[in-house]
Amino acid sequence: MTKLNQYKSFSTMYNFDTGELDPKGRVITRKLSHMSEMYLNQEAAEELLKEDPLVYEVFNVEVPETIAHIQHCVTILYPGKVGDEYFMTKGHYHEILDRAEIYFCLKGKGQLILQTKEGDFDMIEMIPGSVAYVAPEWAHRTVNTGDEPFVFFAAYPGDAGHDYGGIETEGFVKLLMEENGQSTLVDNPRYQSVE
Ligand code: M6P
Ligand code: ZN
Repeated sequence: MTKLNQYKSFSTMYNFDTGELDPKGRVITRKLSHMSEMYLNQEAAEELLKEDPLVYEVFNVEVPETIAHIQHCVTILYPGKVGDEYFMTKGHYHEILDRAEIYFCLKGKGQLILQTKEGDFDMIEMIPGSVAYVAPEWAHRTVNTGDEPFVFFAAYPGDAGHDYGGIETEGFVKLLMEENGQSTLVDNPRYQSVE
């Protein structure tokens, strides 16, 4: 007699026009008010908070948070700036630090900002078709440097979790700003090593 497997396979539909998943799954909606203190120019953030724009949405396919599974989701990061700093995701380490992740850019353009707790820094350009590998132990944040929504698919081990810890208060080592129409990395004056 065949034994029934405890797991079930399934698919989700990505909508190439809207960038959304169907079904939408667990949706995370991040408006500026959820992260305004993360931007360098606090005066500009205060001003923009009157409108409280939507910065990004994440459509998470719901699978158990165990190592047997693979979490996967689509993020739509809208275009915009707070002062000269581009709209970005909060960014995180994985709660289980040595868990990797894959990002696949579907639409728009941006940068994937990476850093380690030791202070290493890296940046990977994302355009439609880019498949980026976030190695274990690297914090990751995306930044929309274009003028249309930047959409990417992500997949990572089921038990990874999100650790926003020091990133929420100090941010990343460097910030991506627009200077004379060019995206430019600048040192983040608020950053101190979390070691
Ligand atoms: C990607 C993945 C998700 C993450 C999302 C938003 O889709 O890495 O796990 O939640 O980006 O990023 P953050 O959680 O840093 O706001
Ligand atoms: Zn992650």
